[in-house]
Amino acid sequence: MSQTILQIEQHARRMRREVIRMIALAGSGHPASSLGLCDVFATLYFEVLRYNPRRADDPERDILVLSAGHAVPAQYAALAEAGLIPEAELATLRQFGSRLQGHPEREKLAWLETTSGPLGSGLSEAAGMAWAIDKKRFVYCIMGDGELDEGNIWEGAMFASKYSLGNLIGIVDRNGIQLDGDTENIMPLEDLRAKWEAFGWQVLEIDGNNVQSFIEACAAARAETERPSLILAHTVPGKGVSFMENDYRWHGQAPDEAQVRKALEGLK
Ligand SMILES: Cc1ncc(C[n+]2csc(CCOP(=O)(O)OP(=O)(O)O)c2C)c(N)n1
Ligand SMILES: [Mg+2]
Repeated sequence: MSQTILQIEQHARRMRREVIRMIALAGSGHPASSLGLCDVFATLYFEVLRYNPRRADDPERDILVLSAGHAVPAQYAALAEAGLIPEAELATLRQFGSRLQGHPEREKLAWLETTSGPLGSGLSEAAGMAWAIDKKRFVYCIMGDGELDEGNIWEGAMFASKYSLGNLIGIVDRNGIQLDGDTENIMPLEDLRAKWEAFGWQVLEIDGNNVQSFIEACAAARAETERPSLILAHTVPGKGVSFMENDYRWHGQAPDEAQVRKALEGLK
């Protein structure tokens, strides 16, 4: 499904509106990283991932693991935008019995590859998949930057390097915030590039809100067949909603009615 950059940007913009609406309706959720990741998710579903829209379990599909499960509203919005789930279903976010839980539940929705929410396990799961499957298939794994405080991430990083998993592509949402503060205050991560390189990964550092850059980084990652690749994607948390941008207090808080109006006005 090849689209122009402009079309992908338009998908991302519509997805941001849906993210705001669905989190407001649910009355809880995580707007900052969900908004920040809309460009990444739109680009994945409209350009990067190889999948069969008629068959979620296509054995040749690429795999997307959302390790930072709390950002899943962006993925639900992408699934709806790509026509893989009904748009009306977005309104069921976080409702009892809904397929769209506040964190991804694989057993409920076939388009999700893993169940996540507890941070830190996704990279190990993704690495295991990349190790086990045909190397022509790629496994993409999205992690939060605060999530990197979890030791298990680095165990997965070592495993991927040991087994030369060139078909594993990690994406770190480097938005600078975590639950209750800025990452560099809570647990300094820098020099993050040097850390991943020291673990044997190719590192591609980009503006994660730039569709073109992300497409190019994914291509460079796929071209590296001997090492796993890490896309260090600098994103703006709350991207597109002026009063949410770069403010950790929007990590996990739903907007009220007036805030929704203001947000949607800015996202026209
Ligand atoms: C094992 C575990 N510990 C704590 C949490 C609670 N938690 C959810 S999101 C989050 C912050 C993670 O930071 P980051 O990955 O940077 O996400 P962002 O704030 O950018 O959305 C925390 C601590 C969790 N989900 N899992
Ligand atoms: Mg973060």
